[in-house]
Amino acid sequence: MKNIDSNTHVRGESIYVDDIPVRQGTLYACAYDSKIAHGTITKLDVSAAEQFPGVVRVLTYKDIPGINEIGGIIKDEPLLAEKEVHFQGMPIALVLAETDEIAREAVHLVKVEIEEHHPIVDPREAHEKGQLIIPTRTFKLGETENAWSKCDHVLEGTAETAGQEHLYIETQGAYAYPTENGSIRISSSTQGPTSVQKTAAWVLGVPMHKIEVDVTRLGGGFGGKEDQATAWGVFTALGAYLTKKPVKYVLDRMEDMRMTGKRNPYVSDFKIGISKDYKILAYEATYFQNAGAAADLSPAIMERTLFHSTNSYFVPNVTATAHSCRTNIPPNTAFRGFGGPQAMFVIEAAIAKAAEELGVAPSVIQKANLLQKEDEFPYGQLAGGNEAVDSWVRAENLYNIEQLRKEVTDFNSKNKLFKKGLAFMPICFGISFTKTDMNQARALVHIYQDGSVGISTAAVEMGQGVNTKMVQVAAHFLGISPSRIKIESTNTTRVANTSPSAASATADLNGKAVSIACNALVKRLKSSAIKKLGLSASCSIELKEELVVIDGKKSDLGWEELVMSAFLDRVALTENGHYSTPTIHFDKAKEKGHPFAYHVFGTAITCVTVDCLRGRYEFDYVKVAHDYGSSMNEIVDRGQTEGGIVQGIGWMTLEELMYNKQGRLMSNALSTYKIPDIYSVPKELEIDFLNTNNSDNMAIFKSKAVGEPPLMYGIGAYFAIRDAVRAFNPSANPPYYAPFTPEKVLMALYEGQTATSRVLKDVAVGRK
Ligand code: LUZ
Ligand code: MOS
Repeated sequence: MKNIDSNTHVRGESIYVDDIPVRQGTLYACAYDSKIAHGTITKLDVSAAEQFPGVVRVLTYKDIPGINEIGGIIKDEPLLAEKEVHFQGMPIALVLAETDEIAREAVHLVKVEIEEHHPIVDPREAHEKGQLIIPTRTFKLGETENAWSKCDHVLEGTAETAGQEHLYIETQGAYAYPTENGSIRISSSTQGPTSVQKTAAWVLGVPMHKIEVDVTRLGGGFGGKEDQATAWGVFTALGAYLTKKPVKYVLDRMEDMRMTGKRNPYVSDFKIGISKDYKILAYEATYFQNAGAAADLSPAIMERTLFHSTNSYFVPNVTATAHSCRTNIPPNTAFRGFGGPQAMFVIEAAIAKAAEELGVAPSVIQKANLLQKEDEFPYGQLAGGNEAVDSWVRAENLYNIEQLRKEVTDFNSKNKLFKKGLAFMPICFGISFTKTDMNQARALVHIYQDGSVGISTAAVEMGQGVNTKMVQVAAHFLGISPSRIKIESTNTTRVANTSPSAASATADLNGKAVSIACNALVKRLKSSAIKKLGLSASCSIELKEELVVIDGKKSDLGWEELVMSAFLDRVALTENGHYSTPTIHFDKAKEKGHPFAYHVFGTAITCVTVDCLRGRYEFDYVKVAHDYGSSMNEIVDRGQTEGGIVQGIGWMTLEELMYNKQGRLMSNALSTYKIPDIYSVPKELEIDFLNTNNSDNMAIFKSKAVGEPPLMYGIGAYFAIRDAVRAFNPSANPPYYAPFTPEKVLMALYEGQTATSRVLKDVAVGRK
């Protein structure tokens, strides 16, 4: 089934926040944000801005009727700065004006004086100074201390990954208007409608029932709107509450890049111990997470880093320690993978380092340590299946690895100035919110008297195709055509207390809720059919292809007639389905449990060609065997996989977020922050659907979650480039730092004099 939004997307008719028809009297908001990363506000004067023609009001923290707080996990983040500023981009005042242009102009008239303090940008410095968001956590399996002496090789190193800008095409924004009795309705571009509702309620000092949050769809989220859509939603609610006018605020691209948090950068230390037959006997990692100026989701992200410290490998002795470090950059947040990719890069770096030391390809070590069914993760859960090995073997066989290797070797022996590199990237990603209580969802299903169906769930459509999957689920269980089914906006008055659409779990959780509601309705409709047709209650009855089927035979009773007669019999044609993931639990005191419903596995083979004169590179292919369980929608799932891979490659190669020592974002526009385009995606993207068994109880239609896992295949890009660089310059040992930009590749290619002089000599004599 095709994505149900494809027609309106292609015609430009899909509705986003900025497309909502504007109501009369709408005001436009714009925040004045701090130009200083760390300091004390000594003067705040908004009078000139307030007197600017067209400005209606300028708000500061003093105008907040409730609590000046937007922190989700920890209440450590004011909506508007009071005495201190903690990052460049921190909102200090909010201008409300008659037009967007006036609001943005008047912002410059806000006068703020700040006494500057030393800003911290580096997470290690924050750690040394005791600036931690939460206490340090450690996951342990076996005893690393005793294991080192048993290893034939022990290697240590550091690895570092920069942040990543979400770059959703639709920037952050919201539109709010007052309804009766001090209530507010907010249209928000958020992954978490309940977060916006809850936070707006406490900022306004009203009960949650006064706030209604509605989401039609997002032009991309990628985690950037799991928590960080909240501030903008709350700003519009605050403005609407205080002025009794509709208030709209949609950020422009540079405001969004400057003021919002991104993927957490990490700096990490590792130590790996290997036996002579390439078994990883011990692994130690210490992660310094750059959380930014407030907790946001960083504590949960740090937890997922620990869960994924060993990627898809079994290591009998593990000590993984994570520090969440408070720095003076915008609070970092969820980003596809949620701390998992950062951890996986570190163990892949450790394996690469060991392989380079031992003179083998990293894949030799990778393959020798893949998880098997009974293997235990450092957090106590078992792998539960052999998909790590199966996907690896499948990729090797399907894509003929010997042939691929030969092509690379042949090419490299024939070419001096271009070199190819190859890398394997196996992945393992745990599905469920790591916070057990978040793994719940609800669906409200109405069958209207004409037989059409309207469904509300907690799922937010952000381009990932979740609404399409919800239609599939309902059509299947009701036995009707998808054309009868409409997915309504996500709205907190129809589906309450929602978890954000995140953690790759949205289709699972909400699909299960839809199936539960539909099954309850079907049960009632079957009773109606039995009554109407005068059947015995013991006959077997099904709803299939819009007909009542009795003992395997189609009857004349169709869906519309059945629905109408049930309605006339006063049968309830509305149902609320509730699902919560069974089995899962986690004990934080012991750091052990069974946090995930299941794991997603897969293996990617990446090949790159590096231009050794310029440092540029092109990806020849990424060939994947991906574990989809039993995919419920191959078109949607392929789209997610391709998008994830390209986004992961971008993180590893081009996208360099740079903050200077003053905490100022230097790559603050699309001229300095490069994301993958049509020229930088792999020339070939081959994806094999490894159909595996998944529990029906844990995933909708046994279809495994697909949102985040494929991003981590992108990590192979770094190691493929590294392989090519070393084919050109065997003594190159560039830092394990991503992104591996062309500049950094060029430096690695010419590390040490030998290589430089050799190439220059070759070039001089005109050899290729
Ligand atoms: N969000 C969250 C997530 O709140 N908890 C999670 O475990 C998670 N995992 C992945 C992506 N977002
Ligand atoms: Mo996400 S990183 O699943 O919002």
